[in-house]
Amino acid sequence: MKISRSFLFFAVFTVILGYLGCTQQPVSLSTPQPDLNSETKPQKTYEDLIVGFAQLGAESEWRVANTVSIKETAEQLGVELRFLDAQQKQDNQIEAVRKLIIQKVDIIGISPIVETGWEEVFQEAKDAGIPIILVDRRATVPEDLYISYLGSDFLEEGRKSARIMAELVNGKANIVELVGTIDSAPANDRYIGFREVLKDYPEMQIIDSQSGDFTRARGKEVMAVFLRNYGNKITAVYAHNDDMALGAIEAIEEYGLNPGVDIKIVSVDAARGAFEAMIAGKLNATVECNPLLGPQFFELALKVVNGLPTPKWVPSIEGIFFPEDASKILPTRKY
Ligand code: GZL
Repeated sequence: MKISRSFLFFAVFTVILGYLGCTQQPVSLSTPQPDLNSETKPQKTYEDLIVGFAQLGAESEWRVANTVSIKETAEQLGVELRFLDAQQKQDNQIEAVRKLIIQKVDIIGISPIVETGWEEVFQEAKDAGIPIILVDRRATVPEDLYISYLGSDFLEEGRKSARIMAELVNGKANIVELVGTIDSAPANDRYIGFREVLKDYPEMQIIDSQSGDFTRARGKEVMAVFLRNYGNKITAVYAHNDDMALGAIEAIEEYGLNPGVDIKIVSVDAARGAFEAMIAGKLNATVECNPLLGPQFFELALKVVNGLPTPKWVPSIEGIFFPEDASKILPTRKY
């Protein structure tokens, strides 16, 4: 039987293809595949990176620690950081994003002071080809306007606070609530999460709820008004952060009651001041909200700039702390 040359060529070609096919690593669908662009785009290193960060302010121990973490990590990694502080004004923060766009940074990190009002400026960043990572606080924008959210589960922090409070007061309390910055993601979700659990405790009532804007001074002012209006009727305080709880402690003492004893107090953040107050018997529990996001942020930023896939939400890891552990743990705390 005469074998044509073309058949022979086809047969040999098929064998070669078959060999090459079985020597390739099988492509597992579960292995995240780098974005095709990353193979064509030159891969940046930390030293090549220019990162913009629009911080909201310096309103609390938590925020100060968050800023230190971002700046120290940039220094350690050799990243060029363009850091702008909005001094707790949304207009300043929007302006900061616009400045970073003009400077053509590789990527922008932002902790939005409030959830709303970001769509226009985030769209400007997207149009300029600059990705945005939400750090700490979320924004209510279409998901295509930011790459990832790196931060806590504020709803769960509210639920944890209510569960601890229920234990402390044996399911019966008149609670006053010190709310964080109005319209901020942590304030909105800590408010909701706390009430989700409180539904199971009909004898735990929130008799008043006002914003202390996450600051110690406002927390003290608002607590003093609560005490003037309700006096000894108050048996518990739920503070959305430690700074407001420390202000409330001052107001309670000036009113002549014992914070942590006459009035049980639960707050959020687990900052140094909270540990000191627990050691002094003036605070009953603090739910951790981790501000040390620098390492995770820059790792995420480099992946994004290099076109690698990243999760839409990178949750931070947090615990709960009580007075009996405070002395042992305080020396280990970084904020
Ligand atoms: C929470 C953070 C909050 C802290 C406050 O992630 O945004 O802002 O709980 C801080 O202390 O002011």
